[in-house]
Amino acid sequence: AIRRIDHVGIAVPDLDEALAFYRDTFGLVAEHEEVNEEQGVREAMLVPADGDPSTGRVQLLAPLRADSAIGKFLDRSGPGIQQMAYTVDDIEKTSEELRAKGLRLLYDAPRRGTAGSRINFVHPKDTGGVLVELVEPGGAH
Ligand code: CMX
Repeated sequence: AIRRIDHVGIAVPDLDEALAFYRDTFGLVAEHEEVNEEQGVREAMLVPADGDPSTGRVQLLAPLRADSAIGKFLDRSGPGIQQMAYTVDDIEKTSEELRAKGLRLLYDAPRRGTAGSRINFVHPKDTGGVLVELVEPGGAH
């Protein structure tokens, strides 16, 4: 089952520039940063510097390569919201439930996401135009 909003993912051309913008404009700061080669991204998870860290977070996603998911998204749509991610407690179970409802999951089995999480995605054409990410948090969360 879906538990809460995990994060909203935003595609940006340059992670360092975006980090400075979010810090100076909104007071959102990175609680975690990593490179995910398989996904072709450099990413940062932002939380309010002085706020409630349990609220849904903002994930900045910058492409490592032009032919990555984020590289293609920037090409087609420009910078902006790329995904809506929900926290689930059992990603295999939730994926099966969504498949049974006729939705296409992008991966047969979960892959590695940020901070040791396990992730899968629902195709945006099956969700009214929103790329939905399912996130089963890892131990680091
Ligand atoms: N949100 C909404 N719609 C999207 C979309 C997005 N992020 N990305 C693509 N689409 C739409 C396209 O506009 C296109 O629509 P039309 O046919 O009406 O033009 C349609 O989906 C299919 O487009 P496509 O050319 O097949 O798109 P891509 O080759 O770019 O693949 C997708 C799209 C979702 C399969 C791909 O982006 C993907 O595999 N995403 C999952 C992985 C990912 O996003 N990784 C980065 C984040 C990593 C992380 O969160 O850790």
